[in-house]
Amino acid sequence: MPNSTPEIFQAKDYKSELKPIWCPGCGDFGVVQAIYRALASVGRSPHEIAFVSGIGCSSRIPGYTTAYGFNTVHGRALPIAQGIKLANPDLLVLAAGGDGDGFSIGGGHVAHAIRRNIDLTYIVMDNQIYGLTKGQLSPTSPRGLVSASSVFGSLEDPVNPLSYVLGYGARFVAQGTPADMAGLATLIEEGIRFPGFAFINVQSPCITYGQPDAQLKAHKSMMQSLSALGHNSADRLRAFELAQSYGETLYTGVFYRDEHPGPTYDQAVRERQQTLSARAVPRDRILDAFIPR
Ligand SMILES: Cc1ncc(C[n+]2csc(CCOP(=O)(O)OP(=O)(O)O)c2C)c(N)n1
Ligand code: SF4
Repeated sequence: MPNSTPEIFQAKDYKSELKPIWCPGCGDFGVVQAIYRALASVGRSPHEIAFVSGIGCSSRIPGYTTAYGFNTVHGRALPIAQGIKLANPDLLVLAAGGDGDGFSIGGGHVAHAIRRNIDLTYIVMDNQIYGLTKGQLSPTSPRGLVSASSVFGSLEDPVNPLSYVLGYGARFVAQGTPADMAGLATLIEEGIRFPGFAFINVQSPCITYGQPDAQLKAHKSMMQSLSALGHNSADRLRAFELAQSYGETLYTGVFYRDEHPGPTYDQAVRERQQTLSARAVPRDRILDAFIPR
């Protein structure tokens, strides 16, 4: 038998030659670094990874990796990522985008990916603003925010992404910040290794249009580790309670991890296909099912 030594990958192996065009100081630089590290720890070859995003500054992220990337349509990362996972369940599938991409135009898709428990990792770079289109209100913008589209201050309460996904039954929910790069890389790795849909909210500051108190320097003094707090990530109700502090306390770590997540949608679909292919109808007889008897 040939001697097949498994290939060892390093963070640099996931870095593409494209130079990011994010503003200097954008939090997304730290997020992509954390992704390189997480992928190196997981150790899958770049050609076995599909990285799907929507539209926005943050959605440029797949292009900065050596994975197969698809920068899709605004808000549509999740449907496309799910389709890819169903077509080829052996791929490691990552989806990513901004808070606008995920919780306004794409908000409807989040619930369905969660309830299917499809095995992919969804990373939202939450900067509480629309960055690419130059600073309009986003669904996670705080009430009162003065922005390009709310010159007298926003009159709306923000969406809380953490309780949103917990409410729909997400089985893995975490939050991180590039201010703690090592911690963020570990969370992304845990999300990838989780057998099912994993959601990671990353507080990733927009240095150009974001609030001064939401920048990396501020994160360093604000963040509180859930594990240092003694949080038991199997306790879903406590996770809900802690999630209520979104916008006030920057908790980092795993809010909730289902210890018995059950079958994933991609596994269930594959099993169904196998069962049905055993009683497959020849192609030229498929329409016979519609002949009235
Ligand atoms: C269907 C559609 N509607 C609107 C837009 C314009 N648009 C592009 S990105 C974006 C929002 C970007 O904000 P976010 O998703 O939070 O990402 P960020 O740029 O902050 O990383 C909008 C409204 C678009 N490209 N397509
Ligand atoms: S506009 Fe904001 S989100 Fe976009 S690249 Fe610049 S700092 Fe990052």
